[in-house]
Amino acid sequence: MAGRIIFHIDFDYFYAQCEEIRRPELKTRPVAVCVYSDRGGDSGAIATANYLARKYGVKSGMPIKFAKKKLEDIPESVFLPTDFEYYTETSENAMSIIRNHADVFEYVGRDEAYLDVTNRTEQDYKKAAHLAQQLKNSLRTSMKLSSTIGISSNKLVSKIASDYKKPDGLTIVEPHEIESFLDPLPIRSIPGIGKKSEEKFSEMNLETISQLRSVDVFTLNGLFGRKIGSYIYNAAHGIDEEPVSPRHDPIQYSRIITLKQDSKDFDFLAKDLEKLCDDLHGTIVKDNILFRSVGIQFIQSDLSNRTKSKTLRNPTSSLDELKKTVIQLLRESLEDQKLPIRRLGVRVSDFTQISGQVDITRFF
Ligand code: DCP
Ligand code: CA
Ligand code: CA
Repeated sequence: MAGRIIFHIDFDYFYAQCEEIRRPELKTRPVAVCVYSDRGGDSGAIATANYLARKYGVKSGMPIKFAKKKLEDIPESVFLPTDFEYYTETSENAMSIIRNHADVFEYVGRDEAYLDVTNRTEQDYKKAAHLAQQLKNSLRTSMKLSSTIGISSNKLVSKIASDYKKPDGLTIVEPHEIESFLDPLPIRSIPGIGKKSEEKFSEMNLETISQLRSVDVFTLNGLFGRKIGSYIYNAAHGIDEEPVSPRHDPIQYSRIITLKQDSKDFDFLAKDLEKLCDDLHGTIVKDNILFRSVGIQFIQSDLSNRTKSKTLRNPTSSLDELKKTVIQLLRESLEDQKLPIRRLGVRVSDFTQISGQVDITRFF
């Protein structure tokens, strides 16, 4: 299809950046986020590291012990355990900003998404560049989150472009620039090409995408089978017809915040819950959905989780009904609440579409 404009957005050093956001003093220190295995000690792997730590050779997937060795002469370096709950919360907040900048929004994972912006940019790359800058600024001002965006006429090239200049990058590849942009890149920059395929190509003296392009599709099919072979062939030519398809974070229809202080005070909690409802309701209206289930979630001071939900008699999109139900759930929950609450969430589920405008499959 001619003339689409597609963004791929990816958050920079995501888990480590989340840690910097809540503790800005970490910004000047190498930071590595660690997934400790249950074997104890330093066994486990690095999930990610900030760019300062990367300068010393720390990488995602590396054993924690190796990373510690790399940073052994840097006393200010920091090793932190993962806090997925908090990264998810940060991701959800960022995604709800991003969605407002797209004609079609496709959630890929906690730190990335595709946006089709063809209509709102009127197929104009100048307008697209402006929109991307606005989106980056918006994430930075409201959340202090730095991100990188790749722009092109298809998902594949946009994804490669968002990986091209990081962090805080913006790379625009107009249709007539696609081949020259891809030419010098290592074959490995094609998504899905891993170490093994890279070695195979290396044995054939093929290192760059430009060299890969000289290989015909039959040879590639012979090497990789027809499906992957033709994918690689098309990728080398910068061809990808996959549309951006509406897909949400499976838990997008929820909001969660960390409270200013741990509490089990009804008035204090009710106030925050109402704010969460207002925010969530914005998305509900925008996406034109009806919900039948309403739930609240407490993360308690010992980090344990407590949820309570209620099924309504009829599907609704009413803010009043949402708030009324949430407040009722809060009242009931607090009756036997022992621990103070640290994080507070609201979610709706059990969706129905309104007047066929929303593709219902996106909820599953
Ligand atoms: N991740 C992980 N283990 C890996 C790779 C990634 O746990 N082997 C997690 C931590 C990352 C997040 O996924 O923060 C996103 O991965 P990315 O590949 O997008 O890498 P980053 O966001 O960390 O860095 P950047 O995008 O700046 O290169
Ligand atoms: Ca990232
Ligand atoms: Ca990513």
